[in-house]
Amino acid sequence: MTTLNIFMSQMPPMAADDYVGFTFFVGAMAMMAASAFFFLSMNGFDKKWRTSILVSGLITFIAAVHYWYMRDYWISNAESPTFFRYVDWILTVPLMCVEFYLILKVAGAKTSLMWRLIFLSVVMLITGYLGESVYRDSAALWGFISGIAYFAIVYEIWLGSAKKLAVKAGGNILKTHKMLCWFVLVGWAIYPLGYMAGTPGWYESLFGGLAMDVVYNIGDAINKIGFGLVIYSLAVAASEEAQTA
Ligand SMILES: *C/C=C(C)/C=C/C=C(C)/C=C/C1=C(C)CCCC1(C)C
Repeated sequence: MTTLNIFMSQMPPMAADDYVGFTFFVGAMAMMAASAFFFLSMNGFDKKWRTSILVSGLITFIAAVHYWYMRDYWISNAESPTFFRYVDWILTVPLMCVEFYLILKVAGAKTSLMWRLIFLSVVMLITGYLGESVYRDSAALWGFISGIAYFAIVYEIWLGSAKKLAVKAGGNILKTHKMLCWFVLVGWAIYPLGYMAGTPGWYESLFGGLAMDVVYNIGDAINKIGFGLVIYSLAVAASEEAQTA
């Protein structure tokens, strides 16, 4: 038997009507394609933007690896890959906080802003994991605590010191910052919906009919790839401006 045959025979087949599994599969492909796009376009830009695009590529690449793994886990166990989901998030969400810092650096952003956002995101995710996985009976309470950390992030970027820096920078940076702010306010709000669909609580009758993993997978596609494309557009616009200047 060839190595390929052995490899293939260990891959469990996915049922044609497994739509949750399908979204894991499509998610993996989309994340891989986006990573190739970001990595390959990176060197065409001014040095100032390369790190930002590299981070966009790292976010989708880390997600691609996790999606490949989660797809397998789902097919083999017919169970949500909660642990790997949160490992993915705890690596990629702080990197999204780094993106805010990187684009605001021209306006004098300090690393303390970056660490504050990272800290809040880690609190948001750890408390979410505790509610979803460890203390499911009090999922509503843990979700609420997680939501406070989420709102602290929203406040910081929409109205706090990050906002002031963006206004100071103006132009393309301000426009990009605003778009990223919308991703966090609207795009990230998809996740609490998935959480409420997948955990017990007072909200069960409202969201219980949704498939948690499908909601999370849609959220990831929008937020990881869309967020990266916004950064990419900034690099394109800024490079064009530099050329005409
Ligand atoms: C690429 C992955 C991203 C952008 C993940 C973001 C995740 C969240 C914004 C999760 C938020 C949650 C709440 C606000 C409350 C309930 C628990 C969470 C962790 C689902």
